[in-house]
Amino acid sequence: MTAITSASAPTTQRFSSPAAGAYLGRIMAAYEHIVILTGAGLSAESGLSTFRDKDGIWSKHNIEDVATPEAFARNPEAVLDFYNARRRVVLGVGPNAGHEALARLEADFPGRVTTITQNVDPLHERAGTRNLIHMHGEILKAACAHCGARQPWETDLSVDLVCGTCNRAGGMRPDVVWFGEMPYQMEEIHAALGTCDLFISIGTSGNVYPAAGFVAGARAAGAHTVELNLEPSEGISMFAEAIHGKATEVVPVYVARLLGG
Ligand code: BJW
Repeated sequence: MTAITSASAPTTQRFSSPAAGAYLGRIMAAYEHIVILTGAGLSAESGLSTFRDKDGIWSKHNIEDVATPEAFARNPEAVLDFYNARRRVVLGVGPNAGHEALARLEADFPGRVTTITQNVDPLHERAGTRNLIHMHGEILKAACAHCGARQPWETDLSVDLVCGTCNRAGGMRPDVVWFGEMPYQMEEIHAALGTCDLFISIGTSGNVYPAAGFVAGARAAGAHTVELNLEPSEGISMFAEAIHGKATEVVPVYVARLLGG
C-alpha cells in the first residue's frame, strides 16, 4: 500500500442528536464511488459485543487462545466452544438503523457503493446491502481446515464432524479470519480503494491490519476520508472529517446528507 504523509487535523464533530446533524459539516460533493469500512461498533447496538471496548470480547478471552490457527491446532474444542456461543448470539439479533441506512445508501446513491466489513455477522446483508465484502469471513459459514471447502453453517461445530468434501474429520472450523491468516478478497479491496472518492470508516478502533491501513490507501487515491465512531480511533489523524457518536444516530444522518435528504 502506498505510504501516506501525515494528515492535517480532522474536522471533528461531537454528535449529540439527529437534529444536530442537519447543520453539521460541509455540503457533500458529487461523489462517484463510496467505499465503506465497518467494524464491531456498527453491530454493538444490535447486541453484539465489540472486541476492544471495556467489556469487549478480548477482555474475557485471550486472542492467542481462541483467534489463531495455532489455538485451533492446540485446543480445537475450546476454539469451537468460543465460536459456537457467539454463533448462537448472532442468530438471535437483527440489523439496526446504522445497517439499514447503509443499505439505503447502496440502493439510492446514483454512483457505486462498496461495503467492506470486518464483522463476521450477517447484519449488512440482512439489512439489504448487496455489494459487500466480508474480509474477516462469516460466522454463519464453516470451512474445512484440511481442504478449504466452505459452506453455510448455523449449528454448533465439533471436532468429530467430517467434511462433506474431503471426508476428513477434525478440520471443521468457523469460516472466520484469525490473526496470521490472510483476509478475504484483498485484490478487490485494493481495487475499490484505488478508485473511491469517498471513504467512510464506521465503528472500528483501527487496531487491526490490513483494515487499519485502508484509510491511507483511500487518501492516496485522493478520496475524502470520514470516521463515524463512538470515539476517536487509533487512526483518527488520517481522516479529513470525523463525527463521533452512536452508529444508530450518526450513520443515518450522514447517509441522509449524502442522499441530499
Ligand atoms: C461504536 C459503538 C457504537 C462501540 N457506535 N461506534 C504489526 C503491525 C502491523 C500488522 C501486524 C503487526 N503484528 C501483526 C500484524 C497483523 C495482524 C494485526 O493487525 N495485528 C494487530 C493486533 C497489530 N493482522 C492479521 O494477522 C490479519 N492478517 C494479515 O495481516 O494477513 C497478512 C499476512 C498473513 C500471513 C502472513 C503474512 C501476512 C488478520 C486479522 C484478523 C482479525 N480477526 C478478528 C477476529 C475475526 C473472527 C471473530 O470475530 O472472532 O477480527 S480480531 C477482531 O478485530 C475481529 C475484528 O474484525 C477486528 C477489528 O476489530 P474492530 O471491528 O475494530 O472492533 P474493536 O472492538 O476493536 O473496535 C470497535 C470500535 O467501535 C471502537 O472504536 C468503539 O469505540 C466503537 N464503538 N460502540 C459506534 N454504538
